[in-house]
This record gives sequence, structure tokens and C-alpha cells, in this order.
Amino acid sequence: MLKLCGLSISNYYNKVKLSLLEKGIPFEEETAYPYKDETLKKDSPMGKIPFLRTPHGVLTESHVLTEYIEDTHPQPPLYPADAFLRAKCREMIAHIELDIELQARRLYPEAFFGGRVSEETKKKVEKLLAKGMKSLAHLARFEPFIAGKEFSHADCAAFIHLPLVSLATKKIYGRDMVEEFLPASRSYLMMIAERKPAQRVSEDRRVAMEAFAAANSK
Ligand SMILES: N[C@@H](CCC(=O)N[C@@H](CS)C(=O)NCC(=O)O)C(=O)O
Repeated sequence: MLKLCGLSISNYYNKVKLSLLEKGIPFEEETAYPYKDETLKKDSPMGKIPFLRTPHGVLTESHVLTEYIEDTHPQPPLYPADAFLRAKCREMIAHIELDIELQARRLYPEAFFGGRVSEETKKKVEKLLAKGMKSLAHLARFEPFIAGKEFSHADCAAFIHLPLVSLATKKIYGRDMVEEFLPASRSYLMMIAERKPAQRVSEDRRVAMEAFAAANSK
């Protein structure tokens, strides 16, 4: 049995969880915290979540987890059969994560955790995010799914990461950079949110966020 380790408040954890649920793969969840837990370091060399316990050992890095899941459980496929379209799907995920989420992440300390981000960082990130969002607007297809006609791992990434980027940019800049550059994302995200696996991930995240907020208000 696969064991997904991490926290339901983590977007990278939730992306992999959504892929597992969409594919109907049985799995267990194990709570693991970044930074704090020393045992985590043995499992996750960078101290990050998520990681996956497999019958053969532990894997880290969410895109590696996704590829492993797809290789070991090819049905139902969450990548197109055609090699070029598969690559386009992976390209989309890379842009969402490297050019959008990873940039927006630098805003999270102030947007979500009561910290401060310098004005210089905010300005730099705003420019980079605009560039990343333009690249996604160029690639996104919404036919009706983000990479084409079939639901794919790219939808798992988009559904989990984009709302977080919306929230962060609204809080820091007073503008929702996702809706601004990608207006079609609004109805698209609502469509994905109606799927059962997405509902399960959202509900688990809601409960985990409440627990996190309560623990941090003490
Ligand atoms: N590239 C990693 C990113 C994972 C990541 O950043 N996870 C966050 C939680 S959402 C984390 O563990 N942060 C702790 C840290 O960066 O030390 C992946 O795709 O798995």
C-alpha cells in the first residue's frame, strides 16, 4: 500500500493526493511536518513534504511521485497517449510550478503566515509572476481541461496551485493575477471543483487549515 506523507495544508501534497484519488489508487496518509521532525530528514533529504512510501522505498519531489504513480498504475491514464501531447502536459505543469507557484511562494510568509516580505521582493515577484501568467495564458487550452480534452496531471497541478496564487496576489498586490491574466480559469476551476476527488481534497484541506489556524492562535 502506498503511503502519502505530509500535510493536507500543503499544495504539493494535495496535488499528488488529487492524482491518486483521480486514478482510484488505494493509499494511506501519514502526517509529516516539514522542518520540525528529525525522522523526516531521513525520508526527505530536503526536509520537504510530500514524500511517498512505496513497497520499494521512499520517493521525494512531487513530480517524481506523479511520474511513479503513472508508471506503476497506468490506468486510467492521466497523461495523453501521444508522446508530444504528454510532453505538452508536463510542460504546462513545469510552467505552473517553476514560473508561477515558486515565484508566488516568496509572498506566502506575508500573505498567509503573519511575516513580512520586503518591497523589493514584492516588486520582483510581481514582474516574474506577470511573465509566468502570460506564458500559462499562452499554453492553457481549456478544452475543457487545461491541457486539452482529457483530465490530466496538469489539472491536478492547476486546481491546487492557482487558487493559492490568486489569494497571495490579492493579499499582497490587491489584484488577482490569475483571473487577470487567465479569465477563463474561473469557470475552469469551478468545473474541476465539482469532481469528487477535488471535493475530498478541498474538504480535507479545510479541516486541516482550521486545525492549523487554531493551533497558531494559542
Ligand atoms: N519541489 C518540491 C516542493 C515541495 C514543497 O515546497 N513543500 C513545502 C510544503 S508545501 C515544504 O515542505 N516546505 C518546507 C521547506 O521548504 O523546507 C515538490 O514538488 O515536492
